[in-house]
Amino acid sequence: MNLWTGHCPGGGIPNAAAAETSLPSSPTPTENISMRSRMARVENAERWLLYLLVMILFCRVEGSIPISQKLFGEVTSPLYPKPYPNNFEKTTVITVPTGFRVKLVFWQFDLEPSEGCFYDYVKISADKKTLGRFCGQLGSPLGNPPEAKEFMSEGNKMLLTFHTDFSNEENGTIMFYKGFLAYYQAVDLDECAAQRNSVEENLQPQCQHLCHNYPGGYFCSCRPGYELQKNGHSCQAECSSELYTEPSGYVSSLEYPKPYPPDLRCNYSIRVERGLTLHLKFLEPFEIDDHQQVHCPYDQLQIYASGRNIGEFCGKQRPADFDSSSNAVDLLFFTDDSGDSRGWKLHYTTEIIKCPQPKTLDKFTIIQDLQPQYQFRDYFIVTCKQGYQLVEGNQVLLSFTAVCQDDGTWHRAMPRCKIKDCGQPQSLTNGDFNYTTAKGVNTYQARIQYYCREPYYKMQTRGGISETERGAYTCTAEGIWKNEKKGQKIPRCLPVCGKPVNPVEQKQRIIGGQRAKLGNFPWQAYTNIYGPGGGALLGDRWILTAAHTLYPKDYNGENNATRDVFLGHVNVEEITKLANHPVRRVSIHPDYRQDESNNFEADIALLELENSVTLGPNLLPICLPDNETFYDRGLMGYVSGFGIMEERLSYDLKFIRLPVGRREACESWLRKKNRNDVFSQNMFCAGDPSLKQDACQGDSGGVFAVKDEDNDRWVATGIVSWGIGCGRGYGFYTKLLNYVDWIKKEMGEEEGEG
Ligand SMILES: [Ca+2]
Ligand SMILES: [Ca+2]
Ligand SMILES: [Ca+2]
Repeated sequence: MNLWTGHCPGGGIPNAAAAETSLPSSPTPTENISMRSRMARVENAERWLLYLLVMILFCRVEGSIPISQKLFGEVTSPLYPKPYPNNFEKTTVITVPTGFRVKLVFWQFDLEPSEGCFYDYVKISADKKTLGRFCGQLGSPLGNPPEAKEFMSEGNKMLLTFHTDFSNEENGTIMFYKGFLAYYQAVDLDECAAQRNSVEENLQPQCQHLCHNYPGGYFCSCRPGYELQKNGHSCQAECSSELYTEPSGYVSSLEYPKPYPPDLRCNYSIRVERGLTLHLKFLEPFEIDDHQQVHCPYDQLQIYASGRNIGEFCGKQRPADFDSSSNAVDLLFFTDDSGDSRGWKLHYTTEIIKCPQPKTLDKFTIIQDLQPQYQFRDYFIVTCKQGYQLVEGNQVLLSFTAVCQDDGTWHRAMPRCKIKDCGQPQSLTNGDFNYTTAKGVNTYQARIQYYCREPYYKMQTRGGISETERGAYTCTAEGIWKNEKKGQKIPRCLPVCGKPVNPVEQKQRIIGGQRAKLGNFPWQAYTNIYGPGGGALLGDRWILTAAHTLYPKDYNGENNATRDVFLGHVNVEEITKLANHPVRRVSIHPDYRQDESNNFEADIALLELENSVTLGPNLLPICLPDNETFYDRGLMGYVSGFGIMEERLSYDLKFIRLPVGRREACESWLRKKNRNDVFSQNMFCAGDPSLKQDACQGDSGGVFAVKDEDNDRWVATGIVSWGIGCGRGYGFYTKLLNYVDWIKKEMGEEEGEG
């Protein structure tokens, strides 16, 4: 398109807008005008004026119209390709968008040649520099044609000045020249290259770190650890929140291994998955400003693992490689305003976190299936050797499992195994125990031996087990005392019956009331209910007596008398000083008839004492009969009591020796006396009508005791029940053999054993 033909459209915006035309205010006078034809100059001036008029008419605003910038276009001489006018000068400003350069090439060039292009010329300039002044024809040796040269601007503007003088003639002949046609295009300005090469001042601010060129512009960026500032060019250290989450990588101070910047407040955080542990390895060189005496006063690198301070480092000694046992490591790097140390760099790696090898605290603890190594989520189970138990603090544990946590610690501390303690062995009533093993030690495998207080008690045994076997207990692995046969149940000490320590002297032939010595009749009880009476100790908690001492015949009042029971002495005064044994329960035989005064059937009762008595030489039970031979006629027995032979109460225990009477003799004796008293098969009689001795009322409830020579024991065969007066003829007794089953039932089965 030709700039000079069809230009100045009504819209006022030139379509070859890239070229801005500035008109000279007047033709420029030149020094060599005189050398040219005055005529031609006038003619040219007229043509110029004409042209100017046209320009003014149609393009009055030319040179001040805003011109859009295009990426390419053409520039031609006026009237091209027709000959250009004389006396013409115009400068075209070629502008491309900012960030581009202008590249210009001539395709046609036909100007009047002259020495030094003095007459007509095209001058190219850019960036305040002249790139050349051209005239002549392409391919011609005359003048200074531009040929195929490419003209480049540094900036986005290029100036093309076209100048003609007053004539075109050669040797007097008027010549015509077509002028020129040039194309221009916008080419990218590589600002980065300019920055790289720039030695001279550049208008463009430089990128402080990195420059990136692109067509039409460029941008700056900063190296890691720096932040691009608002001006788009400068970089400032920014390391206050650097985060690393890859499983491995490198972290270093800024500029490493070049000196790090001053005034840093850097925070590098490494965060990897839970259950992983970070290993840190510092590389050479390691160099942080330090001081001979003071620890890291200038610059320092602080390392934290899971918030725990690992240390502060400076100097030239790099920190040793270490396992942080953590998945979170923070590095704080502070620098002051001076120094030129080269900084630091570390390589971090990760591996699954490990827990410390579990260690037992004692030799009784067992870690099951011990592994050579334990890592996150692994666990171990602890048990104890036999006879030991898991203890955590003071707490006994039934089981123990510890799990390796994501921070490389066990979720529970190792327990201890403590020997099982069976505790103090149960005390044995009427017995005790000795330690077979160390005295007072009640732990696993300790052994004890129970025994009963002989001769008054004897250990209850069954099935041929010896007392030693029955009494042997071991502290077991379960922590309890156990007998091999009977388990946890401790033995019983049963009273030994019928074995007085100091039995009555039987050799004496004399039959008559005698004072008893201590221990002759240790079962003897002294009762005071409706008056004084007697009784005998069975076991260690029962008093055998006659029912009528509790429910007297011919008594109409209420049966609520106080029941005093005394034991253990042969003198009333003394025996009553000893403890009164409170009665828990009274058991009268159901066949007893209080209202039948002449019938002493089932005259038998049991008093259960509130507490067991402690047996001793003066206090022992008597045995019960187990066969009829104890009632053989003539068998001698002893009746003891505090009322014998006295109309008033005796103060001492006395006894008489009597033979068992023949039933028929007693019956006939009763008939002779005209008595209608019942003498049943549940009774027997004893005594001798020829002798003036018998039991009296104060002796009621006492027993008829017989020495069982076969078993060397004393047996109660009867209870003093009734008679006629005192000290005359026969006395009548409740036949105990007939009531043994009832007695045993009342006392409870086990009481009778032994
Ligand atoms: Ca000329
Ligand atoms: Ca560019
Ligand atoms: Ca420093």
